[in-house]
Amino acid sequence: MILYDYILSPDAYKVRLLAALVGVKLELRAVDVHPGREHQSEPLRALNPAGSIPILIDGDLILTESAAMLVYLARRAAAEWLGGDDAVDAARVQQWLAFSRRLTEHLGGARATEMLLEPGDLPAMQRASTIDLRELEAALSERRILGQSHLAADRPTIADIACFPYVALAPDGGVSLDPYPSIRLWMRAIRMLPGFIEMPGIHRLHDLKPEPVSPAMPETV
Ligand SMILES: N[C@@H](CCC(=O)N[C@@H](CS)C(=O)NCC(=O)O)C(=O)O
Repeated sequence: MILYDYILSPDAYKVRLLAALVGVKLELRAVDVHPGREHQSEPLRALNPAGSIPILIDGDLILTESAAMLVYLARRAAAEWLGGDDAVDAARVQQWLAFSRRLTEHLGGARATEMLLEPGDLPAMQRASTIDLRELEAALSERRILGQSHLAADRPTIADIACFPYVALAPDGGVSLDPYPSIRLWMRAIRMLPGFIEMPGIHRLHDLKPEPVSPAMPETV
């Protein structure tokens, strides 16, 4: 499988991360997104008219949406990452995959404006990001009360992988994660997964300061 990749792209990292977690070997083709804007070039637009990366190619199959790539990798290599078979788990995974697009728009937009100096209404994107993070925090703290560490099932799924990168990189867009303890604990749980890989700005667990443990919570990671 070939992945058109950019080291600083959270959407490309989702795909690299899941591939590493499920043991799929990807052939990476580095795209000079910044400053080269190679993703807008003729050859890459022929593969993806939307002019975005990542792009995943497997034989005749061309995928241009990271959520679809996560589904494909999971179904090919480790179907348990798709969540349970029942209607609730399946719908929950889809709910969070759709939610992850809001993270791309809001947290990703804030990060691109702040870090790459792209045009955009930074305060509006930061406000929208805060609404997203509050929703995620509420969902994760509800899950923790039920004794669950992950978003959509009793194990990590592609829903966690789809949401993790932009959340972890929120500070790049000037959005603090300090107010969200359940989000921080969830991010630690993802970093503890065997095979976890990093990207610039997303470090391994041992690089992080210990998380304060709340005595009210039954278990922490
Ligand atoms: N819906 C796409 C969005 C991908 C996306 O927004 N990629 C960014 C890089 S992370 C990009 O290529 N942006 C186009 C640009 O910067 O011009 C997906 O989830 O794969």
